[in-house]
Amino acid sequence: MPCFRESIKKVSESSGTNLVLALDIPGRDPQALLRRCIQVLDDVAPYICAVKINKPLVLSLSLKGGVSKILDYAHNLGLMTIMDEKLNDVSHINLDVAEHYFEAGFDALIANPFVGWDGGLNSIFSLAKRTCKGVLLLVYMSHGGAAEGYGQTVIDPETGEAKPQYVIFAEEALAWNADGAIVGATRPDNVRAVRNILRGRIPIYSPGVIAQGGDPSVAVSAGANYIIVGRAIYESVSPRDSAFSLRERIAKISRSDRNI
Ligand code: BMP
Repeated sequence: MPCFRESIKKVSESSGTNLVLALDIPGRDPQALLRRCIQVLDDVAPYICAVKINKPLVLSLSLKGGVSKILDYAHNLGLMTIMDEKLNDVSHINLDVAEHYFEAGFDALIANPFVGWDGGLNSIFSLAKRTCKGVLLLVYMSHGGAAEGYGQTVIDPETGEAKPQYVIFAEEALAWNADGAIVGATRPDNVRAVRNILRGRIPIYSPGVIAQGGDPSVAVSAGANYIIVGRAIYESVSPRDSAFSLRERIAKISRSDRNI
């Protein structure tokens, strides 16, 4: 059975789209919210390869309630599912949290490498490898303040060399065999730098397009393999039309890249 990294690649190739929908629709009425989520999913399913769920939706719908229904619905549409937990605790807590999400049906989750390997993320990487799930690492976040952490220059604990923090995270993504590296589409130069470190061995996921100012075409040209997009789709008058045109815009770039 192919594991997360291969499965999402297959779905993306067969449906001709690398869009990951960030299903961050806000709402306090669980039934109305669930209906809206399913409606948006239905509308945009042909134009996305995966759906990413964030903590507000889990808090609003509950993991075993509405979120499980969305996961089943997405899987029945042939889509992959990612939990955006940005996991960031000590090992046994990370493990417990990851088990909850994987048991609920998520195919992958997002973790924060700031917490480190030993006594940090080691537990979830071994769980994911055992159970064929995915772990995506934040390598350089999309918002301005990310420069304060991901962009700072630090001394590499392995080599004693001064390096940008995100470069160390990209190298760790390789060393830990992560299933994806997240780099903001708002930072195409950093996407390019990470691509040069990963060299196609680990895919790059780029959030931060349109609503945060990133250009999906520029991010793809710089090396992003998947584009994560939320508000530009679910807040638009027609989520279906917006997803379709985003997919077309990106496909053109992917095609012209292949022609180079
Ligand atoms: P939007 O396209 O509406 O800006 O949403 C972006 C999504 O990607 C949100 O779910 C956010 O939590 C997530 N995200 C991000 O914006 N930047 C990052 O660096 C990492 C993320 O996971």
